[in-house]
Amino acid sequence: MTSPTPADKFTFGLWTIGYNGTDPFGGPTRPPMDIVHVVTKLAELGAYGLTFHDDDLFAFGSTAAQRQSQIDRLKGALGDTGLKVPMVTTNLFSAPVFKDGGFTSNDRDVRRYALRKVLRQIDLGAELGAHTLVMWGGREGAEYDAAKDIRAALSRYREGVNMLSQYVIDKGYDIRFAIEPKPNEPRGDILLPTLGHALAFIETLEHPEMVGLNPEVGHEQMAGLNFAAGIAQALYHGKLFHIDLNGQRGIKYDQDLVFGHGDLHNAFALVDLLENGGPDGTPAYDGPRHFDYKPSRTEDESGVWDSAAANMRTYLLLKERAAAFRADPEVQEALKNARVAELSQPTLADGEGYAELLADRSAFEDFDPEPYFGGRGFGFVRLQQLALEHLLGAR
Ligand code: GLT
Ligand code: MN
Ligand code: MN
Ligand code: MN
Repeated sequence: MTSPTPADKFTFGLWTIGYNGTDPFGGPTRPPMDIVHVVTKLAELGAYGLTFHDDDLFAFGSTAAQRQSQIDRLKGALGDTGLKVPMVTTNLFSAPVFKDGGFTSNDRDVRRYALRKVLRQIDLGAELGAHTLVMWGGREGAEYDAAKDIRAALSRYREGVNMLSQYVIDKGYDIRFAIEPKPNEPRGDILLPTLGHALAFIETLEHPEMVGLNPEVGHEQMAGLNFAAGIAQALYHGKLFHIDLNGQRGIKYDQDLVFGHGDLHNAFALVDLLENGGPDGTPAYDGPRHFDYKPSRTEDESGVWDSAAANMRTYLLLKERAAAFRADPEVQEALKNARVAELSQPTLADGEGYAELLADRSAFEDFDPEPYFGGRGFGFVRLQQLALEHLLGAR
């Protein structure tokens, strides 16, 4: 069960295994990787698919012929291996032209150029069978308050997404958009910094049904937030269109560690939610399990593939541990004692409103809060310890 197969729907960004080790303090430590080699290796490891930015496949500024040659080589490798491209995204952050953003640059010409670049990538995505276009607006933000009119920037963001939605509709493409929040880095402050901000923004769009989220573990954790809880809220709104799995240790720079190599407890809670959080313990999410991590700068090529395999193995191990947790009679009893299922019961009875509640003496006049002092604990700590013991393989 811990050897991945395409049925597990594991996908990787081309920029992840292709990361050459560059950071703000030093240049590359690994040579570039060829697209055909990447596709072949991922298929061998049991992955389902590959995702990419336009600039990952053909360098920014490529001629039409260079671009086409890379697309053809990718298509050939996909045909040979059966690997899929379920998601594509557009690089609106690496080239110097995007130093003040793409959709929300103060410079209008840049904004028009950015939208054209996305339209072109949407066409390519549709051609390759992608159903999701991720929008990570890493450069959409500012360092200095007076330099950016935030309300105007959000209006331009909305204008851009509205136009792109209309394009997808008019072309008849089966594509939805997924906004990826991040609080900071590379900008001092990024627009739509958390999934909550993005959810509110989506409701201002012309076609909110076409736009959801691509939350990343580390990005929410960089803001000190509970990722599994955020994913639960995204599911509540029907907005978990895609997901970026990785690891992060606390509030610091974006680490993009292997999934599980950060907050392991939260990774366990997340896998349990994704795999067992639907009605009657079914999966709550059926999209790609997409890894957006960076093989550490210290690794050679074998370290790259070891780390790619580690993401998938960790996910499957957590899935196994979560299943054992759910199946344990002691856990079932602890869940019952914690009254977890009782929260699904509506607070008011059928047809009840405030009048009936006011008339119900048992709800207030005759309700005895006394037993809650000292005598009626929820046992949440015991439940958490059972989770930890399953996580450690001690049960
Ligand atoms: C970039 C970023 C990721 C995003 C990618 C999608 S690009 O590497 O750090 O979190 O998911 O644009
Ligand atoms: Mn319309
Ligand atoms: Mn990241
Ligand atoms: Mn990401």
